[in-house]
Amino acid sequence: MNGITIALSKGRIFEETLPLLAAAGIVPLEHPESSRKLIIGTNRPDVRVVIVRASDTPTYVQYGAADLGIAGRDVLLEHGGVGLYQPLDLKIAQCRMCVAAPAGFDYQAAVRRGARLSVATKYIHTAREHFAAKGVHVDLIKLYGSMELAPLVGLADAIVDLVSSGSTLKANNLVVVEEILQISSRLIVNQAALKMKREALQPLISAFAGAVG
Ligand code: PRT
Ligand code: MG
Repeated sequence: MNGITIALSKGRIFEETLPLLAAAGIVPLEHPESSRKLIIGTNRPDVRVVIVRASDTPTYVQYGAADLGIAGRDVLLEHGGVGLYQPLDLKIAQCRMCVAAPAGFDYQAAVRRGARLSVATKYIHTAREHFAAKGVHVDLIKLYGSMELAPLVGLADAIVDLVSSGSTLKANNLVVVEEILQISSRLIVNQAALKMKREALQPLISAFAGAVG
């Protein structure tokens, strides 16, 4: 494909990317919530958007199926970033990655006495590094979503998950016991595409940079 392919996930990343695309003069012709199309054209005949699962965005860009994409730092840390150039923090889709536990569980005391904790998460890699750096002994349990349920039904003592408003934790009687990382989304670019298509990609990257401020 000679033009530019941009990989985006629907939901918050698509919504918060629209103003950045607009700053680059790009307007998608359809909305992924109302259209079932996975390839969406734009007002520019040489630019298209492909709709992917958030955790798949780095993979599409790594293999060059998309020239660029937008992915959360959480997703990039799990992916590893191989083959990706990450020129910009777009400061969108912000949240915190946290350890959370039931309100009645004394996490700090358990850590102090060296207890072995079971922790459920989608973010195995980041969680492993965090607990290893703190010297906390953990058994990690991989889940693909709804981590909040795990401590409520005895699957785990704690979870590692993303928190923005905090209302999901609150609704499930969980509290943040440790903050791991501040998360925002980054622009990712295929390294080979950046060389081969620099003339087409550079103005877009610059427009994004200008829009972030
Ligand atoms: O939804 P799906 O399973 O397809 O994939 P996904 O959850 O990875 O995608 P999506 O679109 O929900 O999130 C894309 C990116 O947005 C993530 O990779 C993060 O970088 C970023 N982001 C920002 C968030 C949140 N805020 C967030 N609050 N991603 C998820 N959440 C979830 C969180 O996991 C928890 O279940 O929202 C819930 C907590 O929200 P509050 O407001 O109740 O605290
Ligand atoms: Mg989600």
